[in-house]
Amino acid sequence: MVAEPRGSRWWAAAAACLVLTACGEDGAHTATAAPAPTQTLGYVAADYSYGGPLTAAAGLTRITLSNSGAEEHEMMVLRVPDDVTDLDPATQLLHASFGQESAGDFVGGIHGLLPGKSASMVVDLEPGRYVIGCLIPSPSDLTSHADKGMVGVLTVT
Ligand SMILES: [Cu+2]
Repeated sequence: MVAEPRGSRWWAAAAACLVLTACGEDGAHTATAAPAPTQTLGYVAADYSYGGPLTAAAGLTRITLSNSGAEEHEMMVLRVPDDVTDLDPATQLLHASFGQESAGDFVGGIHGLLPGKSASMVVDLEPGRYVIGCLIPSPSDLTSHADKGMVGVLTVT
C-alpha cells in the first residue's frame, strides 16, 4: 500500500526527465538545420517602383522590403527560364501568375505589405535572371502596379 504512491512519483519524475531530454535534443537539431543567409538585399517599395539592387551574388539571401508608398505593395520573385529571350518582365510576371509553366517558377514573395510596413523573406538564389514585381492593382484605375512600372530584373551571378 505504501509502495504504490512512491512508484507513481518515480514514474512522474522519469517522464519529466525524458521530456526535458527530448526538448534539448530537438532544439539543438533545429538550430543546426537552418543555415543562415549569406547576404541581405534591401528594397524600398514606392508608388510605383522599387529602390534596391538589381544585381546580386548567388546564395541563400534575405530580401527585405519596406513600403514607403501610399498603396499596398508586394514583391514576387520569379526565376526566368534561361531560354527566354526579349524578356518583358511585366508580361513574364503576369503569365507566371496565371500558372503558365514556361514563364518560370516563383521562388518567393512578400504579399500584402501595407504602407509603412516592412517584411523579409529568405530565398535561395541560383545564377540567372529573376523578375521582381508587384501585381496588386491600384484602386483608382485597377491597373496592376507592374504595368505602372513596378517591376524589374534582378541578375544573379
Ligand atoms: Cu505595388
